[in-house]
Amino acid sequence: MTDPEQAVARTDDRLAPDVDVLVVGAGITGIYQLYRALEAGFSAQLLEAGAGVGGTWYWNRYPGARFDSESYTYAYLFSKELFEEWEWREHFAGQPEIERYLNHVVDRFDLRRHMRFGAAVNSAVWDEPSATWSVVVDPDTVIRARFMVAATGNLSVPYYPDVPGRADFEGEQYHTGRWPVTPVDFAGKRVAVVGTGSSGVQVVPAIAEQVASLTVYQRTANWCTPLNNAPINPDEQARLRAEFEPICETLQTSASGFLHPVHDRATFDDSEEERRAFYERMWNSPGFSKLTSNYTDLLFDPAANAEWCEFIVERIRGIVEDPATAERLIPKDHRFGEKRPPFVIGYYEAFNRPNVTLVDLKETPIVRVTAGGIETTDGERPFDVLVWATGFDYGTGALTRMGIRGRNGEALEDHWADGPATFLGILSTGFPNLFFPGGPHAAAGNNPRYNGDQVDFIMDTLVHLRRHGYDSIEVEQAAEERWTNMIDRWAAKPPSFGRSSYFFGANIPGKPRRYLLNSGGRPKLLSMIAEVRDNDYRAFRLARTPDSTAATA
Ligand code: N01
Repeated sequence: MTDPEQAVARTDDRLAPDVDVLVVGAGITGIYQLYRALEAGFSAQLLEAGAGVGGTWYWNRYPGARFDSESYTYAYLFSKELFEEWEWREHFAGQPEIERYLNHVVDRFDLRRHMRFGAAVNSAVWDEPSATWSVVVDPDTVIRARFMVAATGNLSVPYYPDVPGRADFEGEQYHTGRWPVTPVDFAGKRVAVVGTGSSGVQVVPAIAEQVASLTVYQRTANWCTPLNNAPINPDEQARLRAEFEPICETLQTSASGFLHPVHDRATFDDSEEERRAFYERMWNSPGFSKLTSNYTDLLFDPAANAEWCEFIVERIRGIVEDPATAERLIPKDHRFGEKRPPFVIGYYEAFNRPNVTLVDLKETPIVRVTAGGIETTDGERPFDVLVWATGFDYGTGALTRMGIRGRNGEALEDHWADGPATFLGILSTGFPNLFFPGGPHAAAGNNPRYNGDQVDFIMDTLVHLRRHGYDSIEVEQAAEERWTNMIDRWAAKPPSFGRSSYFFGANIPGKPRRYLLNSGGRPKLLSMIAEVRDNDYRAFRLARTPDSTAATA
């Protein structure tokens, strides 16, 4: 085994790897991957472009950023002691608490000495004779790794819309996905927020009180429902600790990766009165349970969906005092669940403040950004600060920008020119020894749960290779095609996220319209993983490379 501390310094061209497992990205998945690789006795190193731990929870430190999965369901489950000793303050933790937790995990398990920050990967080339990846971190540092695990995340490349004049703006401008570590001072400033996805609707109420004026530029209204956050009281803390095993059991086996109980009734099984009472309970329920615990036909029966939407419409009209603003905030072009629904704290209420204005870009589109503000078709508004809450190049964005070159020098971005082709959302043909948990074709509910499934599979696979003396693994094309075809086929069936959503890459001009999540869901991922194991890894070509030194742990 190699000493990972020496790995970074070595730039020689020897065929033996500097490190067995090179992890890219210090987000939730990358940290877990590093922990598991070290635990299994591999040498491992983690590279992170940012200056600290957290991945998406490092970069998205905008005001109002918080979980909308329950904190304890998003947290790690690999250590009972960790679960018991970390007391989440809120059911849905805010970004500062999340960042503190992740730093605690890194230090508690002594992972930081295996991490290198400010280390963006700009080239990763497969070297056939040695069966290693040559990974260039900066012009002078090449790391030769037996296996590379790109835990680079789905939501890590911010998208700035191509609005004329954006560079001409003379005030401050920020993207929610690249928020500065030094807090932004909004006090008394004229602020614009562009975008009303999950990020935009979190920022708006969080800064509305501080700013002189806040103008929200909305292109598409979203079905926002309350997050219903609360502090975790001492009784709940005790119950969480006492119920670690059943919580794990539920989270590790449920399709969604949440604790929410699944409802057993369809909408029209209930009377009108019962339905209203049920919708009331849903409205007051925590976070995603409006999707996961709602009527069983919510996403399948248009009449069922319409009735729940009508309930939300009533609520919007009841909260927002200005009827014209309320109408603009009501989605017209998609049903609940066809886009990823945001869960909010005081979003609709913010529009009752005299300093908050909504601009509907369908009525008055943006013409340009000027030196002093934003011009729409009805004129220019002056601003001191622009906040771009305009999303990400989802799924493939980070992986196709890393300079990944596989067998015969093939570029990953070329292999995926028509959209991603993967097996299990973990590997791709022509790119041996490269794994990308949490990337395209992965998402299937509560992120850390299925990303964790993927990391667990990667670790079982690496241990299998080591046990049998193999040093390279590549997925057979037939297996990649089977998984990718399943993703595309199932994505076409209802309930499907809308084709206009970023889940199909539709928010990025020129990006192929292919489904980027796991449409088969977590059960499909787990059943395919079981099948691979039962078939003794026959979905893969496993090889010994005579010139190289296999991982020797
Ligand atoms: O990004 P988005 P996000 N002119 O793509 C608008 C996760 N997340 O960062 O809908 C004007 O959803 C765009 O308009 P439209 C979560 O998975 C979780 O908000 O394309 N507007 C839309 O309103 C989420 O789904 C949390 O018409 C433009 C917005 O920008 C994912 O991250 C919190 C525009 C982009 O919305 C992404 O959310 C935050 C243009 N040219 C995020 N281009 C939690 O709570 C785009 N828009 C855990």
